[in-house]
Amino acid sequence: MWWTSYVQDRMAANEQVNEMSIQGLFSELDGLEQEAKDRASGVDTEGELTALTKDFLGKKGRVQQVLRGIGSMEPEDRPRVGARANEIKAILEALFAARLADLEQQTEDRDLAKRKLDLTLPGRVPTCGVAHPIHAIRVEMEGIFSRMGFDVARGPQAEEDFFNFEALNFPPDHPARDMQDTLVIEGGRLLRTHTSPVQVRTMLGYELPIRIIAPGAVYRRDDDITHSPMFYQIEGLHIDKGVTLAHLKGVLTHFAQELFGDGTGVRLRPSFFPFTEPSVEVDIACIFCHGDGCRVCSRTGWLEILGAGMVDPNVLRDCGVDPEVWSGWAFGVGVERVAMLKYGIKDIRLFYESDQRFLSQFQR
Ligand code: FA5
Repeated sequence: MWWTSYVQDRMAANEQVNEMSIQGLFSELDGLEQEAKDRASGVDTEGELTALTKDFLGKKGRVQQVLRGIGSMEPEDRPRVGARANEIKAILEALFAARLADLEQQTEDRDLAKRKLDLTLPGRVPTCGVAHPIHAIRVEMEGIFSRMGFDVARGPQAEEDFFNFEALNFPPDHPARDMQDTLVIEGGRLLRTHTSPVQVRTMLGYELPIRIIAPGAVYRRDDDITHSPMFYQIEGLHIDKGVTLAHLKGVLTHFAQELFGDGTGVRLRPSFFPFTEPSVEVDIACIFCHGDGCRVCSRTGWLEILGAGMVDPNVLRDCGVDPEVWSGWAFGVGVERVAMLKYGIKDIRLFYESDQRFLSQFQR
């Protein structure tokens, strides 16, 4: 029939039109590829390349604009055009990435060319950290006591008035508190002025007998060549049945001789602390003049290293320890003071100025 051939002719004509517009899109995409290649080879900076990439591959870029035409095509033609468009996208992405790598390489080459490399210069030796002298000597002191069977106990640096003063027999407003003029912080705590509060915490918290040392930082309103506002102490506490001052002297003599050498003499002098009775200051024979008298020991032949004494029966009782059954001693030694003697350092502030010329001398 006549209309059958008419329809067939119309369909053929339509297909021809479709095919022509598809070919048109393809050649447009080919044109884009060529243009992108030409322009990419002409850019000189990474900034220009970024702009070019956006121009071609951005959301509103040229490739995307071409793809908008796909919507009006016959559904069976779309996959062919879509595949070609993706192909072009991948080609352009690879092209821009390669150009970026080129530009980066050029920048690096330019930088290197500017640098003058002198292969005869000596290499840089990496500097290696060393243990801080106060840390090193603290570890050494802890080692001596732990070999004598002392455990290590710890307490907070922000301490309660009760543990720092009251439980140690310093009543409120007692003048003995003034010697340690305390830094009080918000919340009713204070920066502990000595490590002695750990005595109280240990007696309240642990079973008897007790043999501990308690190392740590303490704070006072002090500042001169032999006194630092922050310094380290090591507290010692020994509570058992039949413990006497003779045991204290034996332990401290062993400690002094391990640290300062065989034969170092130790003497106890009467003193006062509110929480020990009797109280003593402990001196070692001057390690510079060996007792003959020199400027360091003010011609006395002795150097003071720590305070100590028998734990006051009141303190024992307040901590739930029966003084009729148990006795004990305690001591508190200044770590910086020991380090100053051992290394012959005259100014305590050198430890805390972070001067590498000073600190690097302690390399082991
Ligand atoms: C006390 O602190 C007592 N708690 C020690 C004690 C413990 C006595 C147990 C009895 C029983 P003293 O204030 O003397 O005592 O300090 C002890 C040591 O800390 C001193 O011998 C000294 O070596 C060191 N020392 C004190 N103040 C400073 C400071 N500002 N800077 C550096 N070291 C210090």
